[in-house]
Amino acid sequence: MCGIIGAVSERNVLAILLEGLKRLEYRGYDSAGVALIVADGKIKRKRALGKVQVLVDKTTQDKNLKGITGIAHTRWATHGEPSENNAHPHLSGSGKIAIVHNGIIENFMQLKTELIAQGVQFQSQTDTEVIVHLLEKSWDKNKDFITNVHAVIKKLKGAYGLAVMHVDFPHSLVAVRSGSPIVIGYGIGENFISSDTLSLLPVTNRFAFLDEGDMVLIEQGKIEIYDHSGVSKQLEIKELDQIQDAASKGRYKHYMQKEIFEQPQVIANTFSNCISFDNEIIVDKFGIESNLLFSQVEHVKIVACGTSFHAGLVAKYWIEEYAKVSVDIEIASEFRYRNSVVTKNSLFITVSQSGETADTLAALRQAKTCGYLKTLAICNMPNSSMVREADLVFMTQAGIEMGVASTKAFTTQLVAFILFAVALGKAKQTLTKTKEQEILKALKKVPEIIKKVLSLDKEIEQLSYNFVEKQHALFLGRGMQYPVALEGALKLKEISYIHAEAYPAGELKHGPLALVDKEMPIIAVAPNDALLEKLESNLQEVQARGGELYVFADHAISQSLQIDSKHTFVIDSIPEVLAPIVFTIPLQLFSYHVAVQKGTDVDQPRNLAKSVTVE
Ligand code: HGA
Repeated sequence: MCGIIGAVSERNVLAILLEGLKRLEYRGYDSAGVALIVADGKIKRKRALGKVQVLVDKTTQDKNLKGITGIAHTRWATHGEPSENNAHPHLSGSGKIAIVHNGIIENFMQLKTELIAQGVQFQSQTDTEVIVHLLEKSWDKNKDFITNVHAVIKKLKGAYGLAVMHVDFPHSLVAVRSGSPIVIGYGIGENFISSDTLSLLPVTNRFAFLDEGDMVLIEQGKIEIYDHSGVSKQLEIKELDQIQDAASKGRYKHYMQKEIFEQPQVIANTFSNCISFDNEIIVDKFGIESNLLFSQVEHVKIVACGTSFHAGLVAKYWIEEYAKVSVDIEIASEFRYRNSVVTKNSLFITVSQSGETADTLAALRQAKTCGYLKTLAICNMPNSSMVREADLVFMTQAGIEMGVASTKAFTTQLVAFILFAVALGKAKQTLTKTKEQEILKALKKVPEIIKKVLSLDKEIEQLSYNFVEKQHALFLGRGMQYPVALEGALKLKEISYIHAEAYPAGELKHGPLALVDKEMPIIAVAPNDALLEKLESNLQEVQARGGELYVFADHAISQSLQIDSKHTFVIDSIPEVLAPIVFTIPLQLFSYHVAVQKGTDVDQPRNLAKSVTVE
């Protein structure tokens, strides 16, 4: 959350910074700002409340806003309301220093009180502003740019990705990473720092990723990197091959829509190099010697947040079924703040699209110190902190996901988990070869089945018209469709702002049935599985109380369903094991169309941001 970017060049960097901010907007979009060292050697700043486009419009009106060194920020407020005044960059009292910050300074109140006692006047309500005043205060003692930044960050507690600019060093920037990611972009006659690589793709494909505690000084033709104790170090420069530029929506209206339709391809990309020619799992795709490691695993602990947590809930069914290994799953922000018991020979799995989710990353770091056998990260972003810090890694191949509401990242996480369940079952010899081949053959058919589900798009769009005025909705599923229902409800909440809850259908009569009346739409997922009859009874109970039923049903049972649904959508038959992947798709389309009908900001829903890099 919050995106920062900085550039030092031979040319005017304003356009580079603004384009970068647009690409960083998925991280936060309540306000934005830019600061440049302009012709007279002073810092000039523009800030705006709202989306980056508002800032772009504002900057085009100022012909003097040009400079070869600059920093910029797109904000997701943590401290202080979204407002122009609280937008970054923040300036020191003299106006000589500017900073942008991603993260939270936990001891800002104490620092602020001390600074106010020394006569400093604050201009914003942010935690960030203390940093720039501390830098100015310590400047008399440390005139060297990097030494001064180093001295100040020692006083900070919390998380920060920082970029600092000083008028006395008009061709330099300093950036620091502690808890929030920073990448260095290597250009020709120009260099950059940013929160991610996507923002810099228009100007370079050569990157280095700062480690925790690292600082970097960038100039037009020079980059110096230091570790947390100030010792000079080198980092490997990686050339990224971004086949397609995710920042384009192509023929789609929204990123979310594009990403829903990309699922057949990215799902295939995720499993294709993990299955051998004769339909066997390639266990080593989880890491060298994972076969040996997996054979020792007696328990799996999964820790994640949001949509990734739902993927973990489905995984529990698969892992216990095929590998006969017990699984428990927990929300990262809960796990990290309690004393949990580590079961002997447990594998610790974290799941995150970005690999930077603050709570999940902290949980991973904690797990590494408390006796787990090994850690495995299921992640979509190569070079992310999680990928670099986990012992084993499985990369989903979703490509960059821009829509804040996760779609393709979720279904590729499900693919990762079914592959993991098969690999674990194989290593532990709990899965027969026949069953392994049956699952993998079925998995190979999933992309084609999803294509057919996507062809229900228009039909689902029609359904969405009924939901525009609704305030609430209930989602029902049983067994491994219960997490699918949870994910469906989360999507609807995120982008349509309709209150939605999901229940295992058998749980209704223990309370939620009281909510059902003729105003309450109920969306049920009904695959052809062992729990179908039970689900049908639950739907009868809903119907008897006047609830408005909408059912997504497997083709094989859609005709025989004994319920009077307002609408039944028929989904191609799919083996029970893979139904969670396929049944997720219509629920995504449904939320998408409801949001479009309601006119919400589908890709950037209010109050949210994609990469949750703060606690
Ligand atoms: N705490 C700072 C930065 C916010 C941030 O990084 N959000 O993800 C602020 O509130 O401005």
